[in-house]
Amino acid sequence: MSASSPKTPYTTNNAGIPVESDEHSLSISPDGPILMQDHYLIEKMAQFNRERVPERVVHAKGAGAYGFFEVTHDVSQFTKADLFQPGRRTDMLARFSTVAGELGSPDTWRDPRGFALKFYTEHGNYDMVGNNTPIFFVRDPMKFQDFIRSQKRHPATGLRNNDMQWDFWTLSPESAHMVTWLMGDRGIPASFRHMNGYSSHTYMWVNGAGERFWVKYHFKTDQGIDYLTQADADEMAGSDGDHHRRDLYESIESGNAPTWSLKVQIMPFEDAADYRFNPFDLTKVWPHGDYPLIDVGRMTLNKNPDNFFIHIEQAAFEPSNLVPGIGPSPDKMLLGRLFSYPDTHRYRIGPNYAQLPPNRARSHVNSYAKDGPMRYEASNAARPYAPNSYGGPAADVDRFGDPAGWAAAGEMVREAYKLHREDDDWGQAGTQVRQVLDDAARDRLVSNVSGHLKQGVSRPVLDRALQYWRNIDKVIGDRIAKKANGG
Ligand code: HDE
Repeated sequence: MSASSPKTPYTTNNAGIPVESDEHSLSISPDGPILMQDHYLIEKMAQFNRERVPERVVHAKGAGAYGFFEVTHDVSQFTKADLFQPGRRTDMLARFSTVAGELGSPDTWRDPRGFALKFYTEHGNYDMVGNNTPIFFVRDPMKFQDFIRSQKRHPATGLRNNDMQWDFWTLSPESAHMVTWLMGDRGIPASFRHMNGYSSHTYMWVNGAGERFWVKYHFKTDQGIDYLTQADADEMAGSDGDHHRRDLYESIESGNAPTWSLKVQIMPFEDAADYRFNPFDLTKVWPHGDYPLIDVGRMTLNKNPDNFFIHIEQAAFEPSNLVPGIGPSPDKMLLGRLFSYPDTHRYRIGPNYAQLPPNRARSHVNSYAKDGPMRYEASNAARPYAPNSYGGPAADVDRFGDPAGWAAAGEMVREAYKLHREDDDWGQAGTQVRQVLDDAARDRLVSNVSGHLKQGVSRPVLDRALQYWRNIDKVIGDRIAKKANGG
C-alpha cells in the first residue's frame, strides 16, 4: 500500500527526478537479482557512505545555539571594535563542548568545556574560541598535541587511561593550576548554561585613537555557577549521555533563553613589561585585585538551529577571526592557534567552509579567493587579481590599517618565559586551593583526585602525582596521599 496521499510530497532523487519506490529495488523478479540501472538505489548507498565529516580532533562532542550580543556599558575608550560600540546588538552563534571525548561520549565526563562564540559583526566574523576555565594546561603550542594524546585513548587498549594523564601532567608542572580547576567543581558543570566562559588568552584591544590595551574576557553565567558531584555525573553518564546537549536545547525551546554577562579585565599596555606574572602566559590568571572586572554587555542564546549537522557540526570557529579593534597578544599558544583552526577546517569540512550557513559573514565579503571544491558564490571581484583597474576591491588602509601592533626584539631561543617575579608553576594553583575554595570544595577536590589516582595510576607516576599535589599545597597533598593510599 502506498503511504502517499495527494497532499504528501513525492520522493525524488537528488536531481529532483521522481523515484518509483522508497522500499523496493529494481530486480528481474521478486526473488531475482537487482539491476544496475536502479540509479536511485546506488545514489542512496553512495550518499550514505559519505554522510559523515571527520569529527573534531578535540572538542568533538558539543551543542550550540544562535543568539545575540548587546552592549550595555561603554567601552569605546578601550576598543573601536564594531560589536563593542555603545548600543550595538550583534547576531551570534555559540558552541559548547567537552574536549577529550568523541562524538558519542557522555556530556558529564570530567573535562574542561569549550566556549566558542562567533559574532557576525559589521566588519566580518569575530570568533572568541575559549573554554570554561581562565587558564590552560600548557603554555607552548609545541606541547598541545602531546597533551591531548595523553588525555585520549591508549594506543594498545583503545581505553582512556589515567596513568597517561598523570604521567603527562606531572612531567609538565605548568599544568598544576589548570589541573586544580579540572579536579574541582568546575570540572563537571551542571549544564552548559551553568558555567562561565573565558577568553583564557590575553588579547589586544585598540581604540579609535590607536591606543592599545591588553584584555581578558569573562562571560559570567546569569544562571549561576552549578556543578555535578563525581557520583552524580557518573550516574548521569549512564542514564543520559546527552544531558548537556538536551538541557541547552530544551531550555531554549521552552523559551528559557540562557544569558551571560560579559566583563573584561583591562591592563594598560605599558603594565605588561613588569607585571608580577607574565600576562601572556596561558597558565596564569590576572588576580581581580590587580585588574578588576569591567562590565561590557550581555549575550543571549534564544534560537536552536533547525539542523544540527549544518549549523553545529559544520560550525568552524577560528581564533584568527579578529576584527578591527581586536588583535592577538604575544601569547605563544594563541599564536599557534591562529594557524591551527583554519587548517583543521580545510581538512575536516573543505576549503570553502566559510560559505556554509553558520560560517558565512553577514557583512560584505570582498575577498579575491576563487573557485575550489563546492564553491557556490562567486567573488565580488570581477577581475580575480589585485590591484586592478576595473573597480575591484582595494584594502582601505585609512579605515582599517592598524598601525598598532607590539614590538619584539631579541635572539632566537627555545625557552619558557620566566621573566616576571612570580612566574612559578605552583603559586596560583596553591592560592586557588587555599584562598578560592572553601572547606567543602577542598574535601571534594581531595576525593576527586584520590579517586582518579586509584583508577590505574601506577608507580612511579603515582609518586610523582602525590609530590605534584604537595608542591601545590602541602596540606592538600598529604590529604590526597592518605586517601589515595587507601587511608
Ligand atoms: Fe583548541 N582546537 N587548540 N583550544 N579548541 C580545536 O579546532 C588547538 C586551545 C577550543 O566548538 C580544533 O575545529 C591547538 C585553547 C575550542 O568548534 C583544533 C591549541 C583553548 C574548540 C584545535 C589549542 C581551545 C577547539 C579541533 C594549542 C581555550 C572547539 C577542531 C595551541 C582557550 C570549537 C577544530 C568548536 C577546537 C587546536 C588550545 C578551545 C584542532 C593547536 C587554549 C572551544 O584546531
